[in-house]
Amino acid sequence: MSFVVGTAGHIDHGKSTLINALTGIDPDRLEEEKRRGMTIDLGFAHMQMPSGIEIGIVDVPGHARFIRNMLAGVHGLDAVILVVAADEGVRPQTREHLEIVDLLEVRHGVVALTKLDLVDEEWLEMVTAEVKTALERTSLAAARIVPVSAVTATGLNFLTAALDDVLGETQARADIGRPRLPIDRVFTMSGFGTVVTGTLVDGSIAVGDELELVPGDRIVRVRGLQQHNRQVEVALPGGRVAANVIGIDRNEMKRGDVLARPHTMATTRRVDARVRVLRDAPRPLRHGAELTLHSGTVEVGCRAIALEGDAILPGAEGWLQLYLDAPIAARADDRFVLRQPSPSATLAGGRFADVSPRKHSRHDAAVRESLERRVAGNIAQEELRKYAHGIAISALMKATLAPVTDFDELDAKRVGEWLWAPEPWNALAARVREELATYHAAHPLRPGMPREELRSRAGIPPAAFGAALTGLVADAVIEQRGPEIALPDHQVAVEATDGAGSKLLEELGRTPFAPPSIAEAMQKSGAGSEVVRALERRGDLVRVSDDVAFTKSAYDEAVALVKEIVASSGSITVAQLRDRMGASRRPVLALLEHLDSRHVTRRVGDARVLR
Ligand SMILES: Nc1nc2c(ncn2[C@@H]2O[C@H](COP(=O)(O)OP(=O)(O)O)[C@@H](O)[C@H]2O)c(=O)[nH]1
Ligand SMILES: [Mg+2]
Repeated sequence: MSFVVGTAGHIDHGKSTLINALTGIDPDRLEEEKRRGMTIDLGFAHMQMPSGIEIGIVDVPGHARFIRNMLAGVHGLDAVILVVAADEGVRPQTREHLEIVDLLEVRHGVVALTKLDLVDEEWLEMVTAEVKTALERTSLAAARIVPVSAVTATGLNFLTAALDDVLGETQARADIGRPRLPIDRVFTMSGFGTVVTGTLVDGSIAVGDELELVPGDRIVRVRGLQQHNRQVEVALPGGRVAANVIGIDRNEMKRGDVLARPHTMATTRRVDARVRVLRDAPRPLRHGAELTLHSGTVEVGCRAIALEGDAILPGAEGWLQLYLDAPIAARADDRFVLRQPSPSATLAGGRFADVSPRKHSRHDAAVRESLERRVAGNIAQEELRKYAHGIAISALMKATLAPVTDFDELDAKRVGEWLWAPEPWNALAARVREELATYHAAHPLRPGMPREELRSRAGIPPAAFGAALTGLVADAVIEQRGPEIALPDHQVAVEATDGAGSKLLEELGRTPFAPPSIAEAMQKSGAGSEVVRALERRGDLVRVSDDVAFTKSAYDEAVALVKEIVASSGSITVAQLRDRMGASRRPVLALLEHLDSRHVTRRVGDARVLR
């Protein structure tokens, strides 16, 4: 089992010296650090605890100017060693680091009261009391305080034992199968190529794995892995990892980027977040404030949009939307810290609730309620609510980074691969009903509305249209009538033609077997082509060619006659039928050709037989 432990505390209080004394590794690795005797960037060491637990150690700079480096180092810590020099006691970065540890919810740790060799009993008691007070109401309130001296090695065994105890009570890092390595260092190693380091969380990675660089949308492959200076085939979460990656140049990656299992992290420039403002914050967190966001190993400028009220007061909590100056890799539930750039101070921290939110109108209670439900675990349901036009399951999976099984329980209208939240689905059905009602009223003779017209009028995205229609038919909201769509109770209303329809039928029926041409009948009756189509659809007339139509009864009789003649004489000719119908050649020929095309009859020479 392995854990990652970080240092915290004011500059010069002996953090790096302590780590060196504990591990034999000098965490100040930079030339400049050695020269100035000061930690500037993150340093790394590792050791085995008496219990056998392996720990990776991240040593952070204490100087206020390098707080951003410290913030990159605290991501993924299982425990902290808060270092306070016994001779100086609690100083500004003691408090600030403690606040950060608290905001990031690191709950395990010990306090090393260093430079024991420089103070007497009485002073030590005083400083111990001061440290206890500082720890109150923080996530480290229960941390043991162990006096040590790195110079004389006094107390180092007790410190190690205390840390071992704490780690014994610490849960191993969860492996949720979605490994990610927020990068804290990138360098090239001769013979290896590009190496990145970081604290691995949420899953393991193995040599040969493909990982996605987020942001960046690039795929890299893991060629080699090291943990605590040893080659490993698989790196487990909760450990420091150095990964040798191929498929990318050193200068294409930087601290703050994340290597993750492909498609498990969002690239975002906007997040909704629950924040808590520090009790000792120098000012309220105001709407519109320009701040710096730290999450994982990334640092990015941002603007805060208060979703309730105009400010969140020190000690209070609230909802914010953050507009980021640059895209970052994020996942819901990730922790973060907000600082004001100048004068530099830590202000607040919290967790992301939604990493791909819409822009919100401020002071909207529904937005906050949705976020509350989201953080309570209903992520997919709340995500679905955002899509007024429905969403494909694959897109919802991508948006929520959730596995497919999570969608079975959703309160949703599901048609094939499409999902609608109940509200958008009902709204869609209402819109379609309304559009169809309007259309039917304007076009009583038409059987329905052309599909594409309905789609564009009801504002349904083309990709969702097929599923939407299927769903609406299933819900009996609409009916599909050939290529057209209608409300189920819509009837073509020939009566609505002011009698033109019946006049036309009258014209045709006057000499049923020798009807006038359609054009002539239309002209005499005043019926338009729409009326003709409506009568045809209703079955009141049968159109056998472009200009010949029979009334339904005449047509039925004529067909019966054809069958009768063929039955008695084996076949039928145009002349035979013309004689029996007492009609001219034109309608008779049209009728027979029509019957051919309907496969009722078949031509054999000059005659026709039944099929
Ligand atoms: N006397 C004494 N000096 C110490 C002890 N620990 C560290 N120092 C000194 O304190 C100074 C700052 O130590 P350093 O580890 O760089 O502090 P950091 O900034 O917290 O990492 C150095 O000069 C150390 O030699 C200690 O236990 N006793
Ligand atoms: Mg140091």
